[in-house]
Amino acid sequence: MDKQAEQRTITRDGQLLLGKMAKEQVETVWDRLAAQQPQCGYCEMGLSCRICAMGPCRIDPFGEGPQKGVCGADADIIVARNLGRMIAGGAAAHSDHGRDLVEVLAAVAAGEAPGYQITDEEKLRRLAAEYGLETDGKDTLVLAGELAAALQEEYGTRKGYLTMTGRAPEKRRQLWQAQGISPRGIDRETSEMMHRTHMGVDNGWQSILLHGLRNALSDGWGGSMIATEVSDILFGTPRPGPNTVNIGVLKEDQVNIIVHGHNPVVSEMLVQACEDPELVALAREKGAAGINLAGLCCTGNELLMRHGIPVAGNHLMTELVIGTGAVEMMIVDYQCIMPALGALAPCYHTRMISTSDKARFPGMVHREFHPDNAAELARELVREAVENFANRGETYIPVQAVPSVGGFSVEAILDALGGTPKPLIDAIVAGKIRGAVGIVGCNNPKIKHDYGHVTLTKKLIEQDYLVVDTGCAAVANAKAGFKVAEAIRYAGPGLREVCGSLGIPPVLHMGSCVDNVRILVLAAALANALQVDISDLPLAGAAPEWYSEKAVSIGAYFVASGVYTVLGPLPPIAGSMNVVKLLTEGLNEVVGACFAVEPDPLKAAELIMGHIEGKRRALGLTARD
Ligand code: SF4
Ligand code: MSK
Repeated sequence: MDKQAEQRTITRDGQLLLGKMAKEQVETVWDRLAAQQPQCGYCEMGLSCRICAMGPCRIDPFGEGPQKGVCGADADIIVARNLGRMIAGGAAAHSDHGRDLVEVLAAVAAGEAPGYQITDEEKLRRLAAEYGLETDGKDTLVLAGELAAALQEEYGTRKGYLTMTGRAPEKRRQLWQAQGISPRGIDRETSEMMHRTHMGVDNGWQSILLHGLRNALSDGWGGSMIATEVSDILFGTPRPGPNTVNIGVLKEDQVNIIVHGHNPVVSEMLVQACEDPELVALAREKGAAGINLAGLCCTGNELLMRHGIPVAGNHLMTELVIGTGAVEMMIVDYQCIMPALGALAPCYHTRMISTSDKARFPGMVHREFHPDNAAELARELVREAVENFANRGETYIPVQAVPSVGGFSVEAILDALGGTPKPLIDAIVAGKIRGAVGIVGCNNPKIKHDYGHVTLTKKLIEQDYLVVDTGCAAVANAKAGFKVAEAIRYAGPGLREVCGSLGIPPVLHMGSCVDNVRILVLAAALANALQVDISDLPLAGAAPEWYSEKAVSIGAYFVASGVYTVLGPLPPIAGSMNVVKLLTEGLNEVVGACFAVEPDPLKAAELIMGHIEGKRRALGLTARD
């Protein structure tokens, strides 16, 4: 086995494909990371600023060089501004994704989106009622149009509050109000962050960071929550079902089409097109046994959650999948799609297609999807992928797919519990389940691929902590075999007993990055049932391999919602001890939770278990030392 590949990833498919691509002299994300060494120390510490044209400026961390930028900003201000802008970037990405779904909902209501429909009418009516709309006897499409308009309103500011924050416990909402961090509008908070961090506006590092929490809350209880709820209305609320994961999901004898990105608006149309009997017959005519659709990253998670569509890999597998030589077409929407991907196309026969008006990539052919052309364009693309099967050369699919179960929406979890969170609460009170941990986020080539997710998850379930996961963490844990009912063998005795009796795995796949809001809703349901705040619960979050701005926003809304959150990679804040102290200690006084940073997943597990046992003790429950 290639030693370098073993250092880069714990996954067998990843190691084998890295070895193959190294022999073929095809560059990957790890090679580019190596070529970037040493990376800029100022930037790593958050101490460089290029916000205005008097700069760029940097602060000397050793105190010998400049301690102020040209405008006079010191290390605290520069670090806080940089972090604030990262949160704004992440919140904008999630929230714009949500807006795209609302636009599809509006187009469905107007009869301008052939191929799309209202799949979960019950959820449509429930959400419409939450928004104060009259639902009785109202035509479904009329109600869909009214709801779309009400959701679009959340992005502006006229109302001055976000309706779905009403799902948070009363105590939490009062705390947000008291701290001045209740989100007032989705676009408003992101826009205000960009304003505050312009030169000469907010130069209080604390007030910038507090606004960062408000900005993140506008994502978690706003933009992302809209994305998840509207996706459920349009495409169905997930229910548990079987699927398979890793590179082995590609089929030697079939036309393989990969979808990559985040927004199910495009990938859902491809699900339908791949099942079109005419196109399946065409594939057979061309010598293939059928058409195989598989996902990557979070658009993959969206399809896995709702249809059991297989997932070929997570973030760091996106280049390696093409290296199999078995992918006829990769169709991308947006977010987490490395611009390097298009350059791989000439090395293999894969056709690379971009689809979003806001996301172009070098080396990809742009075929733009809109609600009115999506169904037809999806069929065209599948036809072209089928035609490309004849161009396939040698293939390399070196592993068998791993079985997994996904689809644990909050509704599905409550159903599994008999319609109420009480059995879960009883198991926590009895100490059979010590608490619950949300493990979320990306891969980052600075951390051995999947090592952080899998090691942390394994340690926690062994010790009777229930794990729920999303995003690339969820794919890592599925590949590790933690998501079948038999995986209770990895769990401690209490967790094994509870999951065994419910017939569920000890690690529950709750969806994509935007679906982190399902974790918020579940936490709020538990807190409301116990009449406490979220910060009182024996819960924690972790992002062991995060890389993206979206992950920074997610971490910030977890903490602002009262969930202690442990990050693997250190964000660029080390240049300001004031910022570090506020984020890792001071926030406890503000929102009852804080961040920790611990790249070693075993040590992170210790931190999380210590935190949860402390919360148990405070609730008067049995606690381990
Ligand atoms: Fe330099 Fe200040 Fe401009 Fe930043 S905002 S680049 S610190 S002058
Ligand atoms: S895809 S944001 S690498 S989880 Fe959502 Fe994965 Fe992180 Fe992208």
